[in-house]
Amino acid sequence: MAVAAAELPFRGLNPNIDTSVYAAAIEAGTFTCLSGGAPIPASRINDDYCDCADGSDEPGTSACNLATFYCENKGYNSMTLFASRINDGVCDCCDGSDEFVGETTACPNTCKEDGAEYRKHLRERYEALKKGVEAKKKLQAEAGAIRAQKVAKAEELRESLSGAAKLVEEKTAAKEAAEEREKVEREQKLLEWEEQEDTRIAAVEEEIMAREASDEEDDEDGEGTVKVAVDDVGSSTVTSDSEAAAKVVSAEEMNKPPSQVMEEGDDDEEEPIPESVKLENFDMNAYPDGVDAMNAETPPEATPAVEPCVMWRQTGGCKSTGPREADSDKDCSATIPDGSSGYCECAEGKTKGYPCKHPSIVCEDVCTELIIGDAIGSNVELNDVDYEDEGDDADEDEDVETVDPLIRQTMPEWNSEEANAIREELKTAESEKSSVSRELITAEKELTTDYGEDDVWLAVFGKCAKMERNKYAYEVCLFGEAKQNDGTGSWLRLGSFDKWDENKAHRMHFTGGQKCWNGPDRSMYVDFQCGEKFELLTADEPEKCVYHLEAKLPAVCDDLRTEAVLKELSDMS
Ligand code: MAN
Repeated sequence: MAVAAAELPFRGLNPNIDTSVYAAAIEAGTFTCLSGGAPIPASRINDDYCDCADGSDEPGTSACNLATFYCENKGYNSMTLFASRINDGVCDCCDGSDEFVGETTACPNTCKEDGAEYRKHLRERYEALKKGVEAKKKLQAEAGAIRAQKVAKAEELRESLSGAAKLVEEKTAAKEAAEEREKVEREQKLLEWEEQEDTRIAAVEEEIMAREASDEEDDEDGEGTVKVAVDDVGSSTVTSDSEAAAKVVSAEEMNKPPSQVMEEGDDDEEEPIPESVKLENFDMNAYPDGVDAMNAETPPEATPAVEPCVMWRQTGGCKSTGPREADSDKDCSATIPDGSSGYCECAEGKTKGYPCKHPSIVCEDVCTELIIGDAIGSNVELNDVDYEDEGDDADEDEDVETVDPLIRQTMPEWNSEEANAIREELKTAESEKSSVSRELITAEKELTTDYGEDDVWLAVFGKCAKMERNKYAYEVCLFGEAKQNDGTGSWLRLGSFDKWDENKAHRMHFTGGQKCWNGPDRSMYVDFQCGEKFELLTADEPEKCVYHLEAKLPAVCDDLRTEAVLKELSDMS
């Protein structure tokens, strides 16, 4: 017949094990260790000497290392201790039964109070779990509708995507057609451009030839001299022969520096140039009677032989190299106001270009500077003003640019307005298509994620919770982003939802956060436990920039755990 452990005279016996061997020992007077072996006298049970290797002869003393001591703790929870804790001066059992020798017997029985407190804790825990389970049930009830909504949204996106794809196809076809028309138009424009260039270049050539012919004629008339009018050495401005003082310079001497020209004189040593007509000594005031009187003193052929300026050539786009706008060309004597781009076409194929922003100019003056300046070796700067380049490239120095008018210009890029508009429409349609496509990928990923029993997690999808811990604030959005703020105002990304842990239940991983200085990209994992609502409980940084949070959430509540708590409570009562 089985005898209850409490009825046996052996301290520390666990009533939940088979105690019949101890009851038998009383009757037989011998005890056989639970692990077997030769019987020993029953009096050796709890005699504070270890006889059995399994410690079964000493359940109530600390003699055997392997022995365990059972305390009943009536009114609270029973417990089993390693034998080493018996009579060690520490009250382990609330009923004080583990300390029974000498001074160590002073352990009061606190099981009643301890039990009452623990029961209170259990009741609270049970209530919280029960509420959590109820909240979870609600979530489960909502989840169905949320899934249906997400499925419908994904379907809608699929339809939008196919519409957007169709529109892209249509726009692509329309663009191709428009570009075909544009190509034809462009070819036509190119022909016109080429013709215009032919005409322009022919005109330039004609002018050059005419000038050469006139030069030759002048050479003959002027016995091999080119007449260049100079009214003042400082500014070197050419004027017409009827109104300016003239100085004859032989053609071959045009290339020599003025001093040489004047000091060496003509080849003919017999006719030296008088000091008074040397360029550097020339003085207009010496001719108070005017040009006629002055001309009377100079040889009759002293007319300007070089017409330094050809024309102002207008260009478009505020660039001197822009497309030619021949209709707006201007004569050499016309004042070109600020706002027109183009170039002064001067003799000898020289040009001087201007962007739109420049002071008023007269090509006659500009070319005189250019041609006469060159001829007399002048270093006179044409443009004292810093012209601003209005073009895109601020480094481009158009002020000193020289365009050879004989060079054929390439037609500027030309696109039709119709094709431009359709290209824009296609761009918009393509960007709409990619945005819908991105949305659909996200929606489909959301639908294939594991949301647990009855899709319960779906009901908390996107829900966020915040918490402050130490000097940081944390925010976690379920299936979304996790962030941290150190109080400076800006949030650091700790990662976005990546996956559930493969080994630990209810652990969610967030990865791909902001890079840590001298460390990895920030990441975070959260362990969820049952609670009535979503709230963050703890936050820790176990490794640099790896964060561990604990949170409560109804979604992880479970009936079995709740029932177990209830059972523990009723077992105690
Ligand atoms: C910030 C926070 C900390 C982290 C350091 C690393 O201050 O994200 O959690 O340890 O950066 O430099």
